[in-house]
Formats: sequence, structure tokens, C-alpha cells
Amino acid sequence: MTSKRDYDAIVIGAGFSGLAMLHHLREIGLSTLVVDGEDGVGGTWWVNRYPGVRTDSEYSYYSFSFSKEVRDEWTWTERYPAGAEVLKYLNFVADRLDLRKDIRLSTRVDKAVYDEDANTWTVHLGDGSTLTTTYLVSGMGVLSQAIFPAIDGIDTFQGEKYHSSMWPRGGADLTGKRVGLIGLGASGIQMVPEIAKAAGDFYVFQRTPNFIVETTNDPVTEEEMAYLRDHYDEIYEKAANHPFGVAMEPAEHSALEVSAEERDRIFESKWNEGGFHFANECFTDLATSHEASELASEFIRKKIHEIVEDQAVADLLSPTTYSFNGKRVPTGHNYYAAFNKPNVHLIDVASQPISRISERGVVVGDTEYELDVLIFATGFDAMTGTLTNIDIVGRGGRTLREKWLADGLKSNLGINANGFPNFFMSLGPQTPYSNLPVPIQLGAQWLQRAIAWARENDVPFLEATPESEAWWMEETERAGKATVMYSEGKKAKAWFLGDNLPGKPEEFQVYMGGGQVYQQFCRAAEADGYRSFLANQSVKA
Ligand code: N01
Repeated sequence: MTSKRDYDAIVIGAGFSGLAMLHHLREIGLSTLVVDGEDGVGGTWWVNRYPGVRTDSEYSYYSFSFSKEVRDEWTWTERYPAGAEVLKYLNFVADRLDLRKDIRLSTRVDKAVYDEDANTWTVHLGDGSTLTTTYLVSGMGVLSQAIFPAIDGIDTFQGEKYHSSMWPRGGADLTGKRVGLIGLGASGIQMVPEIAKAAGDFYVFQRTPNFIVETTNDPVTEEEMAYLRDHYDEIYEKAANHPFGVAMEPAEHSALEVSAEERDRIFESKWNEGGFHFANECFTDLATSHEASELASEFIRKKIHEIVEDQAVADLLSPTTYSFNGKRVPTGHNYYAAFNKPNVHLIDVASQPISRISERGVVVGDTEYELDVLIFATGFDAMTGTLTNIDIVGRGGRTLREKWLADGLKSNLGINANGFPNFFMSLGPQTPYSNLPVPIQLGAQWLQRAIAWARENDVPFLEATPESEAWWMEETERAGKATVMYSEGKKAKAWFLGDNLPGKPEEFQVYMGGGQVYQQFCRAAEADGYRSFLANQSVKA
């Protein structure tokens, strides 16, 4: 540990993860630099500017709790804040914590190489220059590596073409235009009501319908903000102790142990609360029992048929090939009602797939839908995509991509992988399926303590042991397979199994065993003197 490096730590990405990491690593005296290829702070919230973008989580637990200044001075205006407001929040965090001086924007990382002799990472930047660091941290995002579908002729379309996560900075004027949308996950479904208001004819190409839980979006009152400021730690604690990182009450009963009337009453009341309340607060087993998940599915199908006037359209919008929780459940803002508008046309591309994209539009069977604008909300190479898209070269010249392809998705708690000493991942694969600011903050705090410990004890690097990787892979699979996210997710080709991307091996991309359980494992690793992160060295500490 003698050679001089440019930084103690380099963090890739200036979104929620990068900002939290920078703050916590600076606190323990590490000279830290954040680099980001974009020209603004905000990560996901910088690039996702599509119409209707907003949080699916409520304001009170979609933020950091670690800074009193930020908590006291920031004011949310909506229960489900719009993307622009979250971006403003992250910029406020960057300013208030004086983070900008250590952030270098418009700086892409192409490659990072570990030098075993020097125990140093060399980070290769897009302009051809390099920087050296002891600790390298990925905050590159989990749903950031955009994918386009392999549809013939995709490049031939002559109109405007956008991906949900590559939306033009100044917005796109859709007024009166013929717009086509491919993709109805959480991104596409947020767009539908907004595009429906602006566009002329709007063609929504649906392959697999989603179960969407509608909500209202009320302004946040002064009293609510005051309550949040007074109870921040309590609310955060509740979210941290919840399996999915939301500040909600645990459900009390199985959907199968109550009468049909009682079940309907509970479903109805949580449907009225909207959004994540339905999935998390109705019953204990909507994520673990197929029968319970099917009861929730039936309730939502009924709702769809009540809201959507044309019953044939309602039939098409109702998922029948998998049940509730088989896909990540999006929060809707008048999604289903948008299909009552005369300019909105739902095109079923499940029974007859899109055959090609032409210069003029989308071709399904014999019909060519002529468009001015074609939008792809076709998702991401989730969890691993950003990490395998660049060369992260560890011991022996082996990349993370090569390791995971050859050995399967392996890491210790999603934090570090064997062969990659001192390389850490915020929200790495196999971290919790959760409202993300919670594991991001707890992960930054865990890493702060781990690195402080390593430095105090002259431990040159932290590196997952092969045994810990085998254990975590097994636990991730065990926990995942105990949920309907596995059985129903397979049917729905869910991104959390890697099934949304043809050719990607099917593996649990996230930990389904609960955020609170995951945090217990992280604390146990710490209490155990980080032994599961001490591969390839003998430590006296
Ligand atoms: O992507 P997705 P997303 N022909 O992968 C369709 C988070 N998020 O960007 O289901 C036709 O979910 C595909 O169809 P199918 C959240 O965790 C959060 O929407 O494969 N369609 C699917 O409908 C979310 O889960 C928020 O049949 C094709 C869609 O593209 C995750 O990001 C907001 C097709 C992809 O859906 C990803 O969401 C937004 C084809 N050839 C996102 N190929 C908030 O919290 C693909 N599709 C606010």
C-alpha cells in the first residue's frame, strides 16, 4: 500500500448511489471522486425525462435520512414526486452537502483494471486519460443499460425515435402527432395517460399486460412535511425493516384465511389507498402463494373491467398468462382510464407479434401503423448490464462479464465479487428487490464502516471469498424460489430473473428474501470481522 494513487476512492455514477457514497466516504477522510458520463447530477432521474415520469414510492420514504440539513430544508410538493422534482432533490443534496467539488461530469468510464502488485485500480476514461484509486465503487444504476427489441427494420424508421431512458433534454413535442409506444412496464405505463392527452392518434403496442395499481396524487401539505421532519428516523426505520423498503404496516392475515367478503373489503380499501399499499398491506402472502396472488389478480381484472368502457379492450388489458407479482407492479395515474379516450388504440402484439418496423411505422400482420414518433419503453439489461457493458478487469485479467458468464452470477451480498479486490457495488446484483434509496443509504453506510475498518487494521483489500459467493448464490436462489416472483415471473419473462433479455441466463438478479433480512446478513458479516470479505490474504486483525 505504498504507491501513490490519484484518489482513495473513485465512484462511477452521480445518482442516488454516487451521492450517498461520496458523502459517506468523504466522512472517513477518503479523497473521493465521482465520475459520470452525463452532464448533470441525478443518474436515473437525469436520463429518464419521459412524459409522466415520477416515483412509484411515496415522498416520505423516497429519500435519504442521513443528513439533518437536507431533511429540514427540503420540501416535497407531491405524494408521488415528479421526475423533475426528484432531480431537483438530488441537486439540492449535491449542493447542500457540498458534493459537487468532487464530482466530474461528462466523464465516461470505459474500463477499470486491477493491478495485483500495486493493489490499485486504474480507471480508463473516455478521453483516453487514466486515474488511479485504491477503492473503486460502482453506482452505475440497476435499470440503466437500455435495451431495444430485436425487431426487423428497427433502424429504418424515419420519424422521431426515443427510448424511455434516453429522452431528449428539452422534451419532445408530441402535440397532435401520431405516436406509437412499444413497452408497457413501469416506464411505458407512466407515459400512456400523458401521451394520450397530447398526441393525435396514439397506438399502444402491448405484448404482455401488467397488473397496475392506480393511485391518486395529492399535494403534500405543510403539516405532512412537518410530520415527516419530526418523524424522519421512525419512518426510515420502518422502511428499512420492511421486506420491500417501504414505510408500511405489515399485513396481518393470509388472503386464504379470511372470508370472501372480508378479502374483498381489504382489497378494496388498499386499492383505494393506491400504489404499493395494495401489494404490501393487503395480505401476508401475495408474494408467496400462487393462490393468494391469483385472488389479487382477479380483483384487479375486475377493476380493469369497471374502469375500461370497451370490454374487449379491458379483456386485452387483463393479464391472464401469469398472476400478480409476476412482474414488478407499477403504480398507475389514470392508466386504465386513458384507454377510454378515442385517440388511444390498444394493439395486441401477443397474438400477432410486430413483424417489422418500416420507414413509416410499425407493421403488425398486414397492417402498417403510420407514425410520426415511435417510443421504446422496452426496458433494461437489469442489475448486471451496466457492470458487464464496460470492462471491469480483476485478478488475472478476467472481467466481471467473463466471471459471471462462466461461473454464474456470483457475489457476496451483491457488494463485492471474488477476483475483484476493493471493487464495490452499490445495488449490485443479488441486493434486495426494494424501494431503492433505502438499500442505497444502508449500503453506503456499510461500506463506510467496512473501509474504515480495513484501513484501521491494515487490511489492504476486501474481497469476497468463494465460499461466501456460493452461500449467497444459494440463499438468493432459495429465497427467490419461495416467492411467486419465480413461478409467475418465469411466465411473465420478468427482468428480475433476467428473462426479459433474450440470451441472458435465467438467474435471480435481485434478492427476494426481504430487505430487512438482507441487512441482517450485512450486519452479521460486519460482526464477524468481515471474514467473508477476506479472500486471498491472512489478516491478523
Ligand atoms: O421496462 P420493463 P420498464 N414487442 O422491462 C416490452 C423500474 N422503473 O422500463 O412484457 C413488444 O418492465 C415488454 O413486453 P413483455 C421498475 O423497477 C421504475 O418499463 O416482455 N413489446 C415490456 O412491456 C421497472 O420494473 C419506475 O411482453 C416488447 C416492456 O417492453 C423497471 O424499471 C419507473 C418487445 C419492458 O418493460 C423496468 O421498467 C420506470 C417487443 N419486441 C421504471 N420487447 C418508477 O419507480 C420488449 N417489450 C417510477
